[in-house]
Amino acid sequence: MIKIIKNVEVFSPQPLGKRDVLIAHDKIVAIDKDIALNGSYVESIDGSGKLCVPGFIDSHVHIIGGGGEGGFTTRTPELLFSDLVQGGITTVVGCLGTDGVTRNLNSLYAKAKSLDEQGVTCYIYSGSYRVPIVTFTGSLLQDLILIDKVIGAGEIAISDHRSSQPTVEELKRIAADARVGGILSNKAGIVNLHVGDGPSMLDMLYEIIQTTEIPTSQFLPTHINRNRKLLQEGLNYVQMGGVVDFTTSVGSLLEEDLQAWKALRDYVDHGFEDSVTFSSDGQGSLPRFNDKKEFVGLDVGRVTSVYEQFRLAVENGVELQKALKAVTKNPARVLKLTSKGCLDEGKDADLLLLDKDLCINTVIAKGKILMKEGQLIIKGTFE
Ligand code: FWO
Ligand code: ZN
Repeated sequence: MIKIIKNVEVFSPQPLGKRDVLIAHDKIVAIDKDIALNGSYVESIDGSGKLCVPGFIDSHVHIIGGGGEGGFTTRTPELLFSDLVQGGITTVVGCLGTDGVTRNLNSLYAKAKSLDEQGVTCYIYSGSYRVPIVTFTGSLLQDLILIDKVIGAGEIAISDHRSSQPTVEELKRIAADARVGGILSNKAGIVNLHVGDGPSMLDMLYEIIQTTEIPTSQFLPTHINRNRKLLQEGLNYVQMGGVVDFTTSVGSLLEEDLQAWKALRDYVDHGFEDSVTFSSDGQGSLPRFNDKKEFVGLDVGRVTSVYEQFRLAVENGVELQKALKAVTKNPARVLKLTSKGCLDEGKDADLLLLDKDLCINTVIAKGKILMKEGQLIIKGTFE
């Protein structure tokens, strides 16, 4: 119940230097020099030669599977808990995608509960690609206010041949309900927008922001690194104060040079290190369509890609604490997960120990060790 990580280099994401980290139950109690505490009830972990960073947050995972764009045989499998641990992800948000008919919110909820019970923190979005959105209660407002795990709506598709072709009015109402539901339940009420390959890109989002009082902070547009034009357009959006999300699962759909780490480096070089988040699209399909919009194949997203792209960013010149923000502090702020995303007294004890070469050595979630010395300690029920 009481753990102390000794003599570890802490990045909260900000660099705090060599510190001891004291954990009691599921909270960080203190981060300080030379914390003297011993006794049989204290588990001491040697942090020397290692970095201690916040556990990663993945805001977009098809935890019960997704896909289907090539018919029933292309439905993708549900998430394995052990994949989250391997990728250092301690907080995850589950969503539905293209198929909101055979995938439903009740299953999404049950999977989120199972991931919680296995040791990580899992939230969900009401909705799927389509408008009108699927909800638990018939109302997004009520879902947000009455169902603790619901923190917003998503992934709602715009600018995509697979969307429901929503009107701006429909999207305004969803954003308004998400906002008021979030205010009344003290949650983000975030609207996770799936931005497709279509030429209208962020037009609908700009129109909502320009014609209502709803702020950019209500939205998290994702897949912004899916093509060069959209990546460029995203720079305009962050200049308005918005936050954009880059998909880290590369698959063969994304051109190689649009990997999330390159997009991050570009935005950081423009000074927007606080306006970018990474998410994996884990277990989602990464379908490929030809120019006649015919399905030609698909890959499956992987949650471990968040860590891989974070590491590539650092290896290619992005400062560690800036790359960390994209996978910890920024998503925590956008999703209003106030107990997550940074290492500080009173925060949830979600933290990773990385070797000097940034390999994940230890994963601790809600104070429980899930991986130690690179070995899974806690496995999922069936893995
Ligand atoms: C992206 C999830 C896409 C599902 O555009 O949106 O299809 O329902 O499982 N995936 N449709 C992948 C690109 C960003 C690479 C989804 C998928
Ligand atoms: Zn999507």
